[in-house]
Amino acid sequence: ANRKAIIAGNWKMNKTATEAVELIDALIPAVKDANCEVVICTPFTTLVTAVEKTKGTNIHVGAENVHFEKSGAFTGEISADMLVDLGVEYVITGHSERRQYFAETDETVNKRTLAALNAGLKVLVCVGENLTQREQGVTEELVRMQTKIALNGVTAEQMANVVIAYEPVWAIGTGKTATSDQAQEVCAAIRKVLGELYGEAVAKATTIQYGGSMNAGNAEELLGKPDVDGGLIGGASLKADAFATIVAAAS
Ligand code: 3PY
Repeated sequence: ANRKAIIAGNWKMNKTATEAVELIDALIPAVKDANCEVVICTPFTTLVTAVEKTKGTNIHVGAENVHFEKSGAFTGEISADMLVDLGVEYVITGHSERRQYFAETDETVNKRTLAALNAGLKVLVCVGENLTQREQGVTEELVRMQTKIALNGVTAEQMANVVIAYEPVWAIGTGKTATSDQAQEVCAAIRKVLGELYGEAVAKATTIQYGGSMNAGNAEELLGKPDVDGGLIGGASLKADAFATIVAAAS
């Protein structure tokens, strides 16, 4: 495919800004020859350090969440403009941990996605079913619905700044990975819904990642599938050598 492969680390609530320096120093040489886009999504407190340290390198920096209002009385929240001002390029919206532990809904994921795009950020929009939903046989319907609601109001032009990350909830932080066939099946279903919403050209051009315990050992197999264009990497993104191996597999 002529799509851009993107490997993005999702550091979650790991690494102080001080600790991040060591990891970024190790990552810079380890991924410098990548043939894919390399992104690290870090805690808010590490973003300044990450942007500074990665200047002039091929590593792009993202946040892990963003609020949908521009400013105001939202204690503890961070706006898209605040991220842009720091030099942050990407943001994750709708990660299942946000949906599960912080009461985010398809509607707020949509609002965050729109706010981020309107501010000029590139957005990694996460969708995915939980174990019950998979067992009930509604994975495809569920993921189609999440995708449609998350993208409600997003224009075809803005889709150039949208990446969809398919993350089966049952494979997140559990060490369980979807098989490459399961990943391919759902990523293809997502591409189909993008085609229905925006037409074939946009569907073909949009990067769709797999996430959920992707690691140095299984990345090549997963990334070998035709509709899996990259990865959103949890635990393995905290180790420079493991992350670099995944980046190399996407090259
Ligand atoms: C994981 O791999 O655990 C993730 O949630 C990546 O976002």
